[in-house]
Amino acid sequence: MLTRIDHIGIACFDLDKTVEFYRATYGFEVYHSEVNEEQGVREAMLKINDTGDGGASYLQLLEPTREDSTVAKWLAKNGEGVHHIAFGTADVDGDAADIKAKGVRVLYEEPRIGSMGSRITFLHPKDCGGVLTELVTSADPQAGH
Ligand code: MC0
Repeated sequence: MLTRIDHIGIACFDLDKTVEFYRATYGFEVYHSEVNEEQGVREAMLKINDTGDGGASYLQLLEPTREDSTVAKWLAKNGEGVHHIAFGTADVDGDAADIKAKGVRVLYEEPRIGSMGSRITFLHPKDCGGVLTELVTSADPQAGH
């Protein structure tokens, strides 16, 4: 069961500059940052609020680390902006299987590692009304993603 908006992924050319925009404009601070080599991104998670399921909701700012990454490709075509939305679940495997059975393409055979050690998969945007959609199970739901 999907129980929260885990994060909204925002693609940017310059992560430090974008972090500063969110800090100066809204007062959001970086909760966590990391490089995910497999996904080809450097990212900052800005925690917006805790949620009723023991998790949290974040803005995820994404800067590509290499030209052939999905985010670099998307930025070249669209410029900066909202890249994907992510729903939180306690059971990414089960929810991905249920959604696949409804005819939506699930992009990974097995969930991969996302930010803060979470397990993630993606649904094809062409099957989701043009919205790249991610499913996330936190590494430690009690700790909030
Ligand atoms: C591509 N398309 C999108 C899109 N990316 N539509 C909406 N939102 C997006 N973000 C559309 C294109 O415009 C194109 O439509 C069609 O999908 C095929 O795209 P493409 O440019 O030809 O690229 P593909 O097919 O090589 O790859 C698209 C695909 C890929 C969604 C399969 O981006 C992917 O595997 N994404 C999942 C991984 C990912 O995005 N990782 C970065 C975040 P037209 O109409 O032109 O045919 S990593 C992350 O978020 C982690 C760290 C975390 O949360 O923890």
